[in-house]
Amino acid sequence: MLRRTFLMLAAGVATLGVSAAAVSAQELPKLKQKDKYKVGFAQTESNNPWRIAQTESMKAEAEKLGHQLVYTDAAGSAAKQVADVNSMIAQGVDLIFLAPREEKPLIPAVMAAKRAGIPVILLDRNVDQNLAKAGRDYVTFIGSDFIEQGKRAAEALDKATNGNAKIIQLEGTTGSSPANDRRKGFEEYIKNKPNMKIVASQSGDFARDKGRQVAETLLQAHPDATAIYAHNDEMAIGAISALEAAGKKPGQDVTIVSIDGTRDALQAIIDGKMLATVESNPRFGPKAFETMARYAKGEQIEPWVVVPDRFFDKSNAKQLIGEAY
Ligand code: GYE
Repeated sequence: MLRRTFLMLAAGVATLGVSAAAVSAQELPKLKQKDKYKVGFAQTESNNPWRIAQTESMKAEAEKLGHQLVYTDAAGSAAKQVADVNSMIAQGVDLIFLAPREEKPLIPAVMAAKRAGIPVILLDRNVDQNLAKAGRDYVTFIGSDFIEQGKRAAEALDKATNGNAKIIQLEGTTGSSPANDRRKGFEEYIKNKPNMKIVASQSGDFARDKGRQVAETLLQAHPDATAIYAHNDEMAIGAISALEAAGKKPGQDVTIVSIDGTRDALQAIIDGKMLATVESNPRFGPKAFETMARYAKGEQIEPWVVVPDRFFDKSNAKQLIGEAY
């Protein structure tokens, strides 16, 4: 019975003309050891300083090592980012660094690269773990612990307000791993805090002006809000503008915490307008290319290369603003 099934399967494979390569495409594509590579980097958008710092870091490291970088900018569209990856596949790059804008829509791009025999390393954002796995569909995810970032932001707010806060949450891009996890971490922390409540929560798409608009609307609906938790600094800066336009004093009437560590956020901390920001380090270049080299050598790569993050508040913002982006 088993033997018969096997023979039928074998015949099927032969008649379909499925090659050995396609059959072994179940496995992660390998990377040959070479001096110089042609590498893709599929960026999500370039409308904030974090993205620009990340792109600069990738370009600088590629140049330093003499690799050719095929760079694309999806301009905030997951559909364009899928097309960008497909174009890299068509150009025959050796490996693709992908910052998946959202967790689900980029799965087809990861799978297409795998089918084409091109290894993918996810940078800064992850994909849906039920649909794709590190070590099987892509090499690894290099990035921060977003759940931890959310917890640290909540903890800072807890300490500063003695556990009393009516919070407006400005969420990042809907369906992106940092938005999902920064929310999870924050909400988990405040579950045990009876007087810390989220009164409203909406996406500002990680963008400054969207953050400003959403904050304006939510502040009108909840004039008694005492805190704002933004999933990134750009939205926090937008919220500061919204507060000032509404005649409120950011940092006094409303306590603001967020994530990233941009120069503008550190300045807002120095100016007393923002309480703190949890770092999300954008300088991926060295880690990214070092991981690629380790993979080419045949090393077993851990499924998650964790990027460690610092914390900025008034105790260190002045001292560190010089190195901020
Ligand atoms: O916080 C934000 C950016 O994916 C970690 O995306 C990244 C986030 C970062 O647009 O500013």
